[in-house]
Amino acid sequence: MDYNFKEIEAKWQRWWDKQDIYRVSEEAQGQPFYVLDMFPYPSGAGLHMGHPLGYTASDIYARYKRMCGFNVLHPMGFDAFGLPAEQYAIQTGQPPHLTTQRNSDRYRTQLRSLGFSFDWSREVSTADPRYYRWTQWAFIQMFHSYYCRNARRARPIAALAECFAKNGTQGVNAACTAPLVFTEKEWNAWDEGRRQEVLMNYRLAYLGETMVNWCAALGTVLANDEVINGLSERGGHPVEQRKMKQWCLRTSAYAQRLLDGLDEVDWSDSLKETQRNWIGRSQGADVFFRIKDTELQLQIFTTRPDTLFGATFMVIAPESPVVQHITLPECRAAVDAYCAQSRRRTERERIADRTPTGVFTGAFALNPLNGEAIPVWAADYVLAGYGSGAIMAVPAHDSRDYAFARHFGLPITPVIEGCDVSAQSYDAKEGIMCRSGFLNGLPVAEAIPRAIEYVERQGIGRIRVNYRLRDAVFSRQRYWGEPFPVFYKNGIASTLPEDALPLVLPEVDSFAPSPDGEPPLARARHWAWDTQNNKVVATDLIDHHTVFPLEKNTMPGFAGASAYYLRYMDSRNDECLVSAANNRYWRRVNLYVGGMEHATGHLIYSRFWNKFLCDIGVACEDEPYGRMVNQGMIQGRSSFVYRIVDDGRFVSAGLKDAYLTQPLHVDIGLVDGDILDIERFRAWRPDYANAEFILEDGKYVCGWAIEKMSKSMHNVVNPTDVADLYGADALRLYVMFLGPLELSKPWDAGGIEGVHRFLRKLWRLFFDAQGNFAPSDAPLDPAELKTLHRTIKRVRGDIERFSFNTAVSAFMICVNELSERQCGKRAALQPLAALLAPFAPHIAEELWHRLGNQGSVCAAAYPNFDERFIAETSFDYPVSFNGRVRFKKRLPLGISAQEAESAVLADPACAKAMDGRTAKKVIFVEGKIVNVVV
Ligand code: ANZ
Repeated sequence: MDYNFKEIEAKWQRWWDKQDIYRVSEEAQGQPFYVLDMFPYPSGAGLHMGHPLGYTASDIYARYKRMCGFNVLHPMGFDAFGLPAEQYAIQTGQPPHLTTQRNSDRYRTQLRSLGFSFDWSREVSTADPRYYRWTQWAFIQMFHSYYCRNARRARPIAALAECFAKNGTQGVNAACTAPLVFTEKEWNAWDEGRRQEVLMNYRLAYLGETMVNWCAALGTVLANDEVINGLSERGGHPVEQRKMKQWCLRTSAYAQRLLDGLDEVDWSDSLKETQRNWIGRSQGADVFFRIKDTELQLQIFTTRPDTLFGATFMVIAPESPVVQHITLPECRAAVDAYCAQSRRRTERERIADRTPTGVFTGAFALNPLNGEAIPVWAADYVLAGYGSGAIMAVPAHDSRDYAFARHFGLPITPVIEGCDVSAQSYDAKEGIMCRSGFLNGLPVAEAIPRAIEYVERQGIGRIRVNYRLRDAVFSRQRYWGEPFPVFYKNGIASTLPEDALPLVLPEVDSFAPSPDGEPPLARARHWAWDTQNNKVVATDLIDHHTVFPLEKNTMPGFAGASAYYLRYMDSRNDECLVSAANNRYWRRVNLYVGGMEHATGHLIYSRFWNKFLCDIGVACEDEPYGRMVNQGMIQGRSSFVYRIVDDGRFVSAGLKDAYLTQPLHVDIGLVDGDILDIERFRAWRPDYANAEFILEDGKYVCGWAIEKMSKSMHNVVNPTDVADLYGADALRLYVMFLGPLELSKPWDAGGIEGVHRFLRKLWRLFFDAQGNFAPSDAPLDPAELKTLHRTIKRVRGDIERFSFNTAVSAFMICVNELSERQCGKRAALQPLAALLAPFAPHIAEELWHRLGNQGSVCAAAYPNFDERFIAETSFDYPVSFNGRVRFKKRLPLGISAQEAESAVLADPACAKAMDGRTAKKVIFVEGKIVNVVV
């Protein structure tokens, strides 16, 4: 009988469904174990190959743990808010909730067809009001909290207001946007508006001024990756930096805890390192420089206070308001022009660009240690949002200052003995200080603390730990996101009562920004909050007494993913985000599988979010994810077209160098052998309908690259298409077999045949020559026992190590060995079926049932090995004559020297090697060698 995977897979998927075999309950037996996948964004293109890679790995582990007796939670859901659905809605007018629903349904069907053991009864969708109600709820809690640095945790903002009323800012040590000092008298005299403004400075969810990428033509703020070379990806419109009021989360308050928490989780070193760099802790000092002939103080942050005597100029970020205060009239025109120019550059561009630019303000600062007057410049290599947005430049010991000094002809004064700064700066933090007054003769490592101590004592500076981690900008001028549960009472932000949640997205006539550039929610006819009746009402009713306008921004993509892992623990609970009982039962994710690309986004935000929930008693663990495994990317081959920046035409790849172009991804379905199907391209998107082309030999040739396989790169290969041809089991095994899980690898359909052949070979082991299912009851011989137990041992070890490619090859070796011996014995085949079940559950289930087992193989015990059967029982001894090896002789281990000697001498090969001579002596080294002296 043939291996008919189509029938088998459909049959068992139906049966698993009917038996509800993957449903988990907190009441079940076994120690809880939580395996989580990063949930997908349900894009219009359906699953791509990257999905089954991670999901198969976690599924194998989840199934394995379950077979080892654990009560395994393995849920799935949808990260359903996001830009693509919104863009599609803008283009087609189809409401995003409908397209998202349709895409999610398709994803669910596809995921089921690949045989994953998800408990779908716990499915969540971030765009479902029953879910996002808890995202809004968490936001409200953050709004009403501040971070107390003394207690190292969040506390109610009401408690802070009480402190202010009693003692002003005295004794308060709270994370804030700008340090404030005021007395209780001042606080008590302020009106409600002023007090609210002050509290906003401390809230964990706050309205703050931030720099954004503003695209006037599209009427919206763009994310960094939607901006390419200063132009919008969509449409190629100019993008500029603009200050805007936005909701922010005070993630920076948790920087140290985010850092400390990394020590207690089981993540790869590279992931931890990425997070550490992102958080970017650096210890140094704030130092104050007086501006000559004024009362102004310039505050700088430095990690090298030991180099204070080597500061030869100062640099301020162009956005800093200080620039305006100190610039002399004769320099103003040049300074204004420079500041305007740098506003057009994103921070990323400023960091990447190494050509020095800057302008002299005309002002001088006084070095607090030696009174020397040094010029103050504005330059955009100093960033406004880091440290204090101003530096002392020490060109001898900092490479960027060095480049700047060289470019503008500023002095370079080394303060470390013997270093050569004629061609480059000496940046190493080692050497002996010179030209530095009281620091002279000290090594750098001692000079740093000495300098800090000195400036603290003199009152001209203080020790400071700085983090690069910024607060998260939490507003988007979009439709398809969680609405903020916020209304504005006379300009003051207030939150909705918790029991009024969810605040459901309103209907709008179009998903584009409003004609006057406001976010899409400004189009909603019903988007005002009636505080008397606690409900949403028409905007016409706004009276500023009882009915107020609601917030028009929505939350960003990462909001919904921040606490989803908690919600799965109790996803149908409408009373709270997660009950204390369920939370204490599952505690946290034991194994989290997902892509490394979330290292600085989701994995920072959700850890922050979780720490906050832990502070307010909702989550019982401070760290949400215990062990983390990052699968590599499955790459695809992408195709590009090149749009000419000046006129919007598309130029063929071979001719593109003559123009300034913007490369744009094009769907690989529209390209055949790098040649673009021009008509289908025009039909692909409305903005390409009238596209014009510059052709090469009458054709448009596309460029290509190997990159991440993703919908946004338009290079997706659909896994269910592959599963249709070879089966889900073959696909599962093949994606594991492609190589080590952590490595990225291009998709190559070529090898799946081999895996499919392996499954057929396995299948045949269970059948006799006539095609009857006929495993025998004969006992296994030692060689068969060894094959079986060695395979069990390897596979178990490989699963624990997440080395699935080697596990698959162990299965292949095993099936080859059993096939060679024609071992159709139940005693080997039954454990083999169970062993394979986590990897290829359908064929395993079929064979398991054919073997006469009643329950599911998913609930069977995972096979164990017995070391005794694996232990080697014999050894191939090299037999040498007068030191020359002539042949090998297999002898049982543990044999005596005498037995070995007679066995060797009795071998016909021995007679040949002796060639008529007689053995004088036989030397036997157990487990190593036999040497015959003739
Ligand atoms: C003087 C100095 C001398 C510095 C020296 C370095 C080497 P990390 O480690 O990243 O925290 N800096 C401070 N604020 C800055 C800003 N807003 N934009 C750009 N650069 C800024 O780096 C801290 C160092 O980066 C600080 O120490 C400062 O330059 C610079 F031999 O001060 B240093």
